[in-house]
Amino acid sequence: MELYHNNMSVCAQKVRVVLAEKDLKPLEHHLNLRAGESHTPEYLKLNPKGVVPTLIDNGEPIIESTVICEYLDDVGPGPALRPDNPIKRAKMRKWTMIPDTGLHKACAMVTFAIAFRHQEQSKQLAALGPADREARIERNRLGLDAPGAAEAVMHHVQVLDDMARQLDKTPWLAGDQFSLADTAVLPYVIRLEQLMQSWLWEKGKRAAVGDWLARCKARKGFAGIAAYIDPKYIELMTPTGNEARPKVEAIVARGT
Ligand SMILES: N[C@@H](CCC(=O)N[C@@H](CS)C(=O)NCC(=O)O)C(=O)O
Repeated sequence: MELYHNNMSVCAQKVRVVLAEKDLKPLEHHLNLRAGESHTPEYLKLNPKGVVPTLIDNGEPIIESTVICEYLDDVGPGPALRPDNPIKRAKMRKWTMIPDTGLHKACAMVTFAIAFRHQEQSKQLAALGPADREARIERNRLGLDAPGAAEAVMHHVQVLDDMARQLDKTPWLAGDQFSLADTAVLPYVIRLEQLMQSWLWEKGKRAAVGDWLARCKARKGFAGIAAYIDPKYIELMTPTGNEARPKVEAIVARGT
């Protein structure tokens, strides 16, 4: 197996957590996204969307992190990361689709609006269509005041609220078993933590999310995130995240 990925990419983290849970060690190709390495003609042949991750197994490229995770659970050794009962599996998929139906986009908005707005490189912007490029330029100029930024913060809050409601009842998101439901959203909660927004679950009604996060961190799969942390990103996310906190608090208090 080969994995094209990036150390801090949330979608790549999701796949690496599953790989680590299953003790799978593919040959790794690290792509520098800011240098446009996911948009080279060679890489676009593997992943026409120009994004990471891509898994290659038996010469077959597999794209989309949610699909890759299910594939790894199909072919990989170790305990199943999907419940065997169809109802529980359906419940699991309710969570695995969350990043693909809005959370991932919201995460990109919040991450760049807080921390990376001055870092996005022209090669990444050049790969976009005109409307998307304009939106990114506005996001980089205005940060959390950019159109859509408050909605992106609230998208995270709604996911955290849904998680807390579930985790008040069961230890894991799909029930009593750790599953792809947990691996799907874990990188997004970690990103909020790296952006210094863990206050969102450290007090009051979302405390169950903090307990779940501690359980996730204690699992071997967490190495798929922890072993790849780039200290330079943390150095940037910590002060910009602290600085952004009052604005995030105001957005959450307003509810939009
Ligand atoms: N739906 C895709 C999203 C992949 C994605 O957006 N990856 C980001 C990093 S998290 C990326 O490669 N961005 C590179 C770019 O846009 O230039 C998946 O889940 O695999």
